[in-house]
Amino acid sequence: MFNLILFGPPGSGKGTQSERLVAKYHLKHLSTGDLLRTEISRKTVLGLEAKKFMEQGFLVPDEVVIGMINDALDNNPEVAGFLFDGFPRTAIQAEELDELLSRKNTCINVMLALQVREEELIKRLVKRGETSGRADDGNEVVIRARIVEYHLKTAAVADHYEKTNKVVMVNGEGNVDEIFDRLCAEIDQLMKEDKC
Ligand code: B4P
Repeated sequence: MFNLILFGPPGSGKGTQSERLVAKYHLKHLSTGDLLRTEISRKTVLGLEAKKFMEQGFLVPDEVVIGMINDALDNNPEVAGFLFDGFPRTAIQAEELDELLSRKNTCINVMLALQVREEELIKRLVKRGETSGRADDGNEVVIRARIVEYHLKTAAVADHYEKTNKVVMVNGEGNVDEIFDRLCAEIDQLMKEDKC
């Protein structure tokens, strides 16, 4: 299996690049943001709980997203690998993910970390808010709260994978095709090495 984490602050292009990467490398795309938005649209108990956090730009509690990922791993036993988009977002989620994968005799091969300046992130998310209908994109106060959450809780996830030399920084500015090419160059190299 080849398992990768696409990492970066809100608006860094994770969702955008993930769609292209899973098509090229035949990986299973697991976006906790998308899974949570599906729960919200279905008005499930989990969705109603998550909505309260997401609307304010806060992270949803760890146990909620870890449970969703656990189910998704169990439901996809035959895939070539997973692309984790927006997960893990806390050090606890990272530890749990390592544990879940090790029980399946696999691991994270790489974390590709998109680097984008803060003002560019805000510009992208405000622009998406004009058309997406996403409650968390429409308001600059909420966008800034998401970026604060990222620095407070999510940046530590990169430290976790630094310990095992799994982090590769990728410039996330420029046009979507250029960034995709940069990501593919890293993945192609790592797939040759095939190390866990
Ligand atoms: P997500 O759905 O993961 O949303 P996001 O991090 O804000 O970024 P996203 O992936 O959507 O945007 P992208 O960078 O692709 O999370 C939403 C919320 O769910 C979180 O705030 C949290 O509350 C909750 N949540 C999710 N996972 C969780 C977890 N593990 N634990 C706890 N809570 C969790 O793109 C942004 C925009 O930029 C797009 O409009 C795109 O078109 C544009 N763009 C992309 N690349 C560009 C480029 N190169 N140039 C110009 N624009 C570009």
